Amino acid sequence: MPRPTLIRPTLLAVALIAVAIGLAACTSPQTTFDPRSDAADRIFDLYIMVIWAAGIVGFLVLGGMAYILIKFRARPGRKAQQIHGNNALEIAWTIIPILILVVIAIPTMIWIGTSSTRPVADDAIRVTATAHQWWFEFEYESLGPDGGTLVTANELHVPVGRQVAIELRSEDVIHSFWVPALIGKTDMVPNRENRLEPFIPNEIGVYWGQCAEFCGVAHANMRFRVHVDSLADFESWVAAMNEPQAAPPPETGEARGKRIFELTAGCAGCHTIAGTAAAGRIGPDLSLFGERITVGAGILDATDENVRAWVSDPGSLKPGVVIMPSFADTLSEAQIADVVAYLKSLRVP
Ligand code: HEC
Ligand SMILES: [Cu+2]
Repeated sequence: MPRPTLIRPTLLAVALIAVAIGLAACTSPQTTFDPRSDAADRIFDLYIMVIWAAGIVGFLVLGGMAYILIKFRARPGRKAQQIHGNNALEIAWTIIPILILVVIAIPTMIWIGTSSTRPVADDAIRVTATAHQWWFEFEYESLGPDGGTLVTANELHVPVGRQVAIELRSEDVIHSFWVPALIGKTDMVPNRENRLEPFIPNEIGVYWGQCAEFCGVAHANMRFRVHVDSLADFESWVAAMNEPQAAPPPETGEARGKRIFELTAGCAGCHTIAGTAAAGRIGPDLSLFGERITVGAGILDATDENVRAWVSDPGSLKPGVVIMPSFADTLSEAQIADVVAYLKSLRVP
């Protein structure tokens, strides 16, 4: 019998480790390893603590196993010895894991307790996020006209350094709100209000959000963005959302697009554009759509081309969308281009 060698298993282990490192190097915009808010920092710290504990345990257990496998491997002239039980060992490997779990549980419990009772600051930005199949609606308390609500969809704006308090709701099935760099994940449940821990974003940027609870065929395409703006940018966005939209210059594509949006195609029956006659509530609010960087609830960049493709046939870009009809047959290409020009013209002045 040939002597068993360790070369093959060692090569395999090296290959597996290389694959793991290679995959870990893939960049991902939705990572909890890059926290950008106080709440995400706390989750990160806890996570790192658990990773260390698991890493040390894993190292000791796997290392011990490797040692035993090598030391006691089959060799000519040696016979395996049967051993029945070892009380000291068994007690040790029951008690040590219990102690480790207790040590991990204490900060976890404290964190869960404080995060669910953290008070909302007086100057917090208060938002209600409502999930729909398959998009997100955001209502800001008291930032709208006459101290009423201000509505937007799929792209939430918040100022850096200010506390944000978000209540979660759903219009239909269970969804979940998750912005890995900032906050979450917490379920959005019909007929129930869940509260996210109030959090303070600490760096200007655009962060990816994602529905994190399977909610139907387009679940994977139910995304959103959080824009953490400077206070000045946030304030000018809020002010522009509250201004009446200036009518586009007559006889331009934008003016034709506005007519198509409000009359010919009936988009206004489903979509609101603040400061205009469009006040539908079935689809996402499209106020200041020209400021949006995505279309289709965060799935595509809001280029003219993508917005045109969306209006011609939303269901082909996001399978499952049936409420918004395809307009490829009812509007000409020129008409769709005009509608898109109109939507794109809705900007912060
Ligand atoms: C019957 C209702 C309905 C009509 C009519 C309708 N839409 Fe929509 N629209 C929706 C719904 C619902 C969504 C969200 C779909 C999703 O992402 O799951 C949507 C999404 C959109 C979006 C993407 C919004 C975002 O935040 O990503 C745009 C742009 C849009 N519609 C433009 C239009 C235009 C332009 C028209 C008219 C030519 C129109 N819609 C007509 C219901 C409608
Ligand atoms: Cu969802």
